[in-house]
Amino acid sequence: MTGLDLDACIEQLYQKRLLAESLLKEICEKTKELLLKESNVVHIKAPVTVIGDIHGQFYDLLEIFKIGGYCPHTNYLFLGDYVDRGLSSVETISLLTCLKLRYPDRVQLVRGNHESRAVTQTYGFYTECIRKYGSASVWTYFTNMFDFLTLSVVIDDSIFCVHGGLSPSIKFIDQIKVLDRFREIPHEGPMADLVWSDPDPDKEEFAMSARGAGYTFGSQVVKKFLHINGMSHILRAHQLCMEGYQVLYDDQLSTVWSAPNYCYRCGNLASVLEVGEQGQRFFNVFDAAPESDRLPPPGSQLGNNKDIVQVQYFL
Ligand SMILES: [Mn+2]
Repeated sequence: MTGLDLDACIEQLYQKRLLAESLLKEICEKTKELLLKESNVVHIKAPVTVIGDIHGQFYDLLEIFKIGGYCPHTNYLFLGDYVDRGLSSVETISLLTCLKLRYPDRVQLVRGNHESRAVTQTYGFYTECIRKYGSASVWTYFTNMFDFLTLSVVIDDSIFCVHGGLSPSIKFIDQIKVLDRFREIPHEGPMADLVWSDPDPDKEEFAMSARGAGYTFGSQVVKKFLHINGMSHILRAHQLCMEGYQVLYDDQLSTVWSAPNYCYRCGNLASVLEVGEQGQRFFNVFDAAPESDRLPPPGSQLGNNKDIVQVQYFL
């Protein structure tokens, strides 16, 4: 066996050409070994460019690198939901995994609620793997690897980053560090809350979520969490923002959304968030890549219109 040529894999994926199944097996195994060593709370330093949901919109991911810079010249923090919904989940997660393996200290991948066996069987990634590789093997390699992804990142000891949001079971960030994260995302409990919860600007405390998993959390929850943990800001993804981002609670929480024209029909903008060395935050807003304007083929996994109307609240 010769060594794995990651640069060649990355070059091939930038051209949107699929990697061989045997290569993906090796890449996922090596990535699991790498992720195993990461804490449930990874500490990093600015400058870093933070990316929200991508959902298999591969051409828009290429646009992100055009706007934000290529690895390893720009440090990236991806906040999860790499797969499902879009047409190119396989290419998207293949490229991000190769970049993580090639530049482990410059690329951080956080787990989203879609990095799960259960969710990907319903929302497209499983079907796409079967269609592109003829079996579920590639889906198995990636979903086994998803169990190793970290749950959160802290930038410069002051910005707490997570896919969804806060949990009534987590008062101190140190409580995240002792969770057993190497498993499928559970239906409830602190690990589920971190990937499923959403802020509710009209509330003060925790409340039930209409998603059926996680909670909504209000201004007092955010204020207390930041104070107790000595943090200044919460940064998360998980919710479609028509302007590409949303800032809440007197600048204490931001949502970054990086899938423009979500599902190729929502008409929304997207953004990447550049966090500077002094902690300054700048949202770089962008529109869909020209290639993404193509409509999906009829009968694809994207769902019906009713599904899309509910997207803002349910996925
Ligand atoms: Mn999500």
